[in-house]
Amino acid sequence: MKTLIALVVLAGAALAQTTTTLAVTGPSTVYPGQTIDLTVSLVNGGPLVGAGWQVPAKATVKPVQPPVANKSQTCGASACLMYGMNRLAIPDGVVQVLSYKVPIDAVPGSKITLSVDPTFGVDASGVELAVSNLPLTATVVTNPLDLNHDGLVDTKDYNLASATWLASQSKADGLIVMGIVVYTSN
Ligand SMILES: [Ca+2]
Repeated sequence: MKTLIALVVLAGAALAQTTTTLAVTGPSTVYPGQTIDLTVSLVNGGPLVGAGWQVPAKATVKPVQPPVANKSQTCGASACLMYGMNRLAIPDGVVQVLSYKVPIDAVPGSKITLSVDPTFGVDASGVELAVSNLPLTATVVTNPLDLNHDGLVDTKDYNLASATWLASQSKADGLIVMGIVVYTSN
């Protein structure tokens, strides 16, 4: 009985290693309002020659995409198609880069999960191939520039930083130094 179980486990592991997958990778921590890049990669593409997938809600396809040998990509509002006028397999690797803005009301300490949703895959004979997805899970953290922790990076944070910095300067130095703090939304 133990032998049988071991064989089943091995078969399961072998299957997992060859599953054609569209994997999303990106930063492991994000903060509310942050705009991040999501990289979509094909793993174990095997004989896959064409595929379609839906991008995560609120993600946009970046204008410039990495080249994929022998294939073109076209996207609508929420879905993308990768194809070529040939029977060559899509090489494993990065196939797409998306831009995603973390909701401003994302709660620090919570996690967000982002994945593409494969809708179809075909081999050179037109036979459908199953394509799975591997999501990115990122932990929401407080933006280090959001000094008053209100979820926004704005003049209130600037004023707080300015006041803190000015208060830290010693009058005994007999020198006034003007500092400029520049904030961005990222
Ligand atoms: Ca703030």
